[in-house]
Amino acid sequence: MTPHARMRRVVLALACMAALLWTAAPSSATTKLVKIVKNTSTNKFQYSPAIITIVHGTAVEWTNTTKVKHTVTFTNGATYNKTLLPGQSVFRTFNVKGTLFYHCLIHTYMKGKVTVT
Ligand SMILES: [Cu+2]
Repeated sequence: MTPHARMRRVVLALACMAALLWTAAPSSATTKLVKIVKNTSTNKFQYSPAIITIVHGTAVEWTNTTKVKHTVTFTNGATYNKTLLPGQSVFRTFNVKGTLFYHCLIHTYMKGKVTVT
């Protein structure tokens, strides 16, 4: 192999690596985090933030930061009901535009809203 051909191979390999990094980067940036927390002033559990707006294709990750069990239960759109033990997380990707409501089956006052644009 001539030095010139070797150089072309190196450049090609670097270009491939750059392309991989480019495609891999946005996935982490398109995850919206929602925590399940206990509000210390009201002493009640809540989704935080409870109201979010995301672009379609975005994933939402709910994490239960409390010491008790909760659910993420959607009441419209496709059926979705996940139970989260303390410390657990769950993902859902939203590909369809619209407004969706969810709540906790255990603490029915816990409510959330996801608007997909
Ligand atoms: Cu709950």
